[in-house]
Amino acid sequence: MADTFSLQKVLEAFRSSMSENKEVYIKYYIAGWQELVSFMNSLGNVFSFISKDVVSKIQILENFISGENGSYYATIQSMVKYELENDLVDLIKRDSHPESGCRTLLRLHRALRWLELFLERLRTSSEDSKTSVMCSDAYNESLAQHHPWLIRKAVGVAFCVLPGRDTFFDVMNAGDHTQVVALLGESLPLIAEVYQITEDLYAKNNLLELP
Ligand code: 1Q0
Repeated sequence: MADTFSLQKVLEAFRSSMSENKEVYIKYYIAGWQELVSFMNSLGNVFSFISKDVVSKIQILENFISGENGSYYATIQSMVKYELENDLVDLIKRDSHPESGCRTLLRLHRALRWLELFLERLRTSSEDSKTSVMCSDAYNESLAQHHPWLIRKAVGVAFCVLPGRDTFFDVMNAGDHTQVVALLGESLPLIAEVYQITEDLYAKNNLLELP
């Protein structure tokens, strides 16, 4: 990313990801993630094992979008339908389709819940709140349930070197603290809605535990 990270850009991407009839465009969904990756990269090397994983998942989805069946990967809804109808998803254990669009997006989807919980904590935090505590509380409530012990440990180490609350507010490039809090208040319902639409779709199709 040549230009700097801003919360506004993340927000724009997720806003654009929602179609009029509440489908979610994968292209913009991953653009939102791309923006978050650029922010994570600016935090230093401790976070590179996290951003590498996100980047590889973005790449998998991009390959589907630009591949010969790309039109089926326009929205999460069309992807789910296409992959299920054509037996392209490993449902029980990773086998002949270890990197389906459905299981790949599910990983980002779970992480989006973490983001929502973390940003909500940040929004309502006070000056002496610790980002490491906000991050790990949000993590324990969401993603941690899907991660093995070793990853949980590594993530715990990364949380210890997180910048403080002021730095977080500054890097969001959204003005002073009051303005950031306002923007967060505006963005969170949007992120929550994208999350919920995906969650309902995955639940309806029994895809929430894809290996
Ligand atoms: C800013 C601090 C970032 C803190 C990140 C918290 C969660 C971290 C968890 C990451 C674990 C990554 C290691 C790899 C895990 C994979 O095994 C796992 C499963 O995939 P698979 O293929 O093995 O089945 N992958 C995942 O679970 C995906 C994890 C994605 C983590 C996404 C973290 C998103 C962070 C975004 C930047 C936060 C910006 C917040 C503030 C924005 C406004 C300034």
